Amino acid sequence: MSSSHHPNADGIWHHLHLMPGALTDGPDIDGDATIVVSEGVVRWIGASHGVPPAFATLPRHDGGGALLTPGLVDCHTHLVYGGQRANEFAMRLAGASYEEVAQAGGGIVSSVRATREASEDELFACASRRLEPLLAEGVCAIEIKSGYGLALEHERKQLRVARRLGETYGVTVRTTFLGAHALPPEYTGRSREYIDLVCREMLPALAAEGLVDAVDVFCERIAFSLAETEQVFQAAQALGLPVKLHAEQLSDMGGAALAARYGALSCDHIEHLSQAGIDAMRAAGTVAVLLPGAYYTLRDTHLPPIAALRAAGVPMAVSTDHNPGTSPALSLLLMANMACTLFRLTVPEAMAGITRHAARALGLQNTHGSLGVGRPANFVLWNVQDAAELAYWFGHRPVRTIVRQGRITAQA
Ligand code: DI6
Ligand code: FE
Repeated sequence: MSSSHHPNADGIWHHLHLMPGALTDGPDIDGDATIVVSEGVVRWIGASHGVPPAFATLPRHDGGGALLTPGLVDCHTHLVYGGQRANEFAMRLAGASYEEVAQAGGGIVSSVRATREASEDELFACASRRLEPLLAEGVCAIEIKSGYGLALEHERKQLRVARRLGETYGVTVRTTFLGAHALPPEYTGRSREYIDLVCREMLPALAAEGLVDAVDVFCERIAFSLAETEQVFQAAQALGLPVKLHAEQLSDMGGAALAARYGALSCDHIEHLSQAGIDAMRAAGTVAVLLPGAYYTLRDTHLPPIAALRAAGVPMAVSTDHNPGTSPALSLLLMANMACTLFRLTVPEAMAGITRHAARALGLQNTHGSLGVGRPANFVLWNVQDAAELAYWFGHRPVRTIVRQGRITAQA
């Protein structure tokens, strides 16, 4: 499965149909399109009749009229954890709410137990089985959070597994430290001491080991307060690390406005986001990450303020939020479908949500999420006639070819 086993993608990929809005900049290409790759980098992209003669010696790949999109980006996942929580699914079916399950000792804390018990190799093995279907759908960059260890050695274990997944599979992984995800059982009633530990010991140690690309907090009634969130943001800022936030998922805590003050890359969930939060995000250039899988699983009915985000021009990303409690989702295309059907995104919005804006939510906008000369070759050819089909079908994977990090990792 190591990426070096895959053939390199150098060549002239022609007879393609470019998804509108897929280029980093410049107008869309109508008609037959070509993308040229050499040494793993995009060298040229344009109308097929204009391919520069300098590339004539490269091998040619006939795209068969396939749709060409950037590689997909899943910008919010909790992919590395032990166990699973199908039992809670059953509890909720019997009428319990997510908050009630958490208060009954289930929820995040039960995944913490299973994660602490698992070895690094065991976590790698089970996370691999979840990463593979995402990659098979064209994901070329993915964010992976810690937050099920909640103690230095176990958070380290999760983040090390995330890094190892990136190296083994040849996929861009951005790690996010989410030590402030839940209060570990041994700190019950001592939230302040735990946050001190997160800020003074866990985060600095893990950052020094190169394991942290960004810092996140679960800011919610059932998790951490606004003041605790700010304390974590200050610790991140002191280390020069960007922040993001699980904000206003179950209630309006004012988390988005706080995150925006810290220049957050993204605010995620945001079902209960206020207009003041939207304005602050807009001013800070913070991405709104929509997570329809969690909304669906929790049978939430409080829609995120899509029309107001759209009107304000806040970029909207869409992600799986893969996690064992509220979004056991392993298809980013299904999330695009749900973002359209449940949240009323347009198809171009949903597609930008799983490419361009998702890359931006990770600070990867200069390398991922759109197609441009000089970028690493990450793109997907799809057996569909119209880009709308990517959000239209569900339970379908119309992949023809995936080029990830300059290698052909799937070919139908
Ligand atoms: N919000 C979520 O939806 C997940 N974490 C978070 O901060 C849920 C995590 C879980 O239930 O395990
Ligand atoms: Fe999450």
